[in-house]
Amino acid sequence: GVRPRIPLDGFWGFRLDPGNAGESNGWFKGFESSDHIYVPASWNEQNPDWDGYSGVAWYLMDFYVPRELNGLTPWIIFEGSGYLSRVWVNGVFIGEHEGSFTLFKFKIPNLNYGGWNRVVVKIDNTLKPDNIPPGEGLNATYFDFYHYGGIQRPVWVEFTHGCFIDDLIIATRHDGYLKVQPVVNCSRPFKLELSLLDKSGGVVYSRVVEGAFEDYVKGLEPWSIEHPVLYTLEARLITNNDVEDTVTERIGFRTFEVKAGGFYLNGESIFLKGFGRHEDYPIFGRALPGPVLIRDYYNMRRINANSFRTSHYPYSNAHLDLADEFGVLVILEAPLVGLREHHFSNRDYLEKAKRVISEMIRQHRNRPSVVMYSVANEPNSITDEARVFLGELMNHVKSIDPTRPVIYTSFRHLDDKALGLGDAVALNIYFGWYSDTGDVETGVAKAVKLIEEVHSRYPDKPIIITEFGAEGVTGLHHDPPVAWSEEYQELFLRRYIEELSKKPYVRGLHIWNYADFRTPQNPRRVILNTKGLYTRDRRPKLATRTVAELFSKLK
Ligand code: ADA
Repeated sequence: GVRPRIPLDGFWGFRLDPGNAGESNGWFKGFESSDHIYVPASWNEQNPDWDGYSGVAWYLMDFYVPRELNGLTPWIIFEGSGYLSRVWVNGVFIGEHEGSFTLFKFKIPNLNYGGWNRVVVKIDNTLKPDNIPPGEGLNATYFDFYHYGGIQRPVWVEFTHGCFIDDLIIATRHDGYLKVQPVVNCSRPFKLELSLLDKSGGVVYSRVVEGAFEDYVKGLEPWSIEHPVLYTLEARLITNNDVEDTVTERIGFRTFEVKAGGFYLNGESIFLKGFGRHEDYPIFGRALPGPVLIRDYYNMRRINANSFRTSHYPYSNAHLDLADEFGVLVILEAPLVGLREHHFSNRDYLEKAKRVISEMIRQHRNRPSVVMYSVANEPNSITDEARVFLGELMNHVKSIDPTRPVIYTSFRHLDDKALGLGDAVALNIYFGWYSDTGDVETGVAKAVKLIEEVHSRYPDKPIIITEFGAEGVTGLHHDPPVAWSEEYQELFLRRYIEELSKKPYVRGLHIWNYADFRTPQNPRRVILNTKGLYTRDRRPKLATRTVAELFSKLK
């Protein structure tokens, strides 16, 4: 009943293919003069020659499969690779996936047992205006973060028996409500034995089912920020008295609601304080190594943050596993950043956007930490067409997962035609940085005026400031505090937090950004966007102590 796994993380063969000639030259069977590369990680900073490369590249790995596994069904699973990934095993094409940030898998029809197998992956991360996110040329993108490429998350081969559990869709509430919808791939009669295990492995609930059910489990501890209690739901698939498959899902019992103009966790009003973030680290690129993730969560705890947004794409399983464990609330954002007029009028693009949202929700919906979705960051939503487009995306989310609130983040503010569509109003605000640069008091006054007006238009909706921030170049000091100095960043964040938190309808403040991150080359950027409260390698800037103190006072 267990699924054997062969991890494919490690050193792979690699070759750039700027002319996109590899496929016609048969590289999917293998290729000569291969370079070395590590998976999972972006390719860019592993070799200075690949740093600015955006285009086609090939990956190759040979792996051994023991003969004992013959008779099972093999799958190759990529947690995230892209942008476009085409996969061959032993020279046979087995599938293609578009998008860098969601898990995908293909059945392997031709595996050699008791011998070697070769997987070849062709990646094309050329930026195109109808990609998600859209782009055009490496340095003229629609978004302000580096366009890394490669196999950036773990890869493995997994084996199932003939019948298997394809998915478990789980919903919980803090009063012990449990709903499970199993998706089982089996043409024979079957039943499912479900057990809920606590941390010590004790069975606190069990049940045998053939399909979906809901129930109340007694005596559970809810999942909360202070006590993020996790349980394991074990599902065993039984056919003819044999256990054919076993899967586990880690869950928590919690309720998150938007009501009465506020955010509520387990029935209690909560203020969301934290960050917009990025997955970005020297050399690793998009793949945050385990120790860095651990450090990030301890830093967030130290600074009294309770939440973050996965700006501007869904993060890795490891990243969000830790949110479940640390009790951090997550706004899970789809990679739809930088949408413009030509996207809103394009039905194919809408369908593609829905697909990526479906994949994102399927992968992360059972996490207690994920409390809200964001369908897009800063769409140019000043037309009726944009309003319809965003409305369709939000309806799509609700049709898949009616249990969670949904937002998008707005930079068009009062000109925004879709502002009231979300469960909360989310604003990205930079007065005092991009306008009134260096004049924080004018900036804050404009921000206050804006949220007063937004509140008067949407009095029932809580407001979350999903971005506000100023650049702070580490070690650049100035008295008086002028733009780009660490002192100005400290002043900017302090004044924004002090003034905006006075408004009772502001129920969330997310600083842009947790850490400095790499951007396209740009006259406004010093390789990095330096709005991080920490440097790219996680050293604190001047503002960290101020933020820790102000966040500790926000309840
Ligand atoms: C935008 C955008 C972010 C960020 C920010 C900035 O608001 O949403 O991606 O980079 O600008 O720093 O300019």
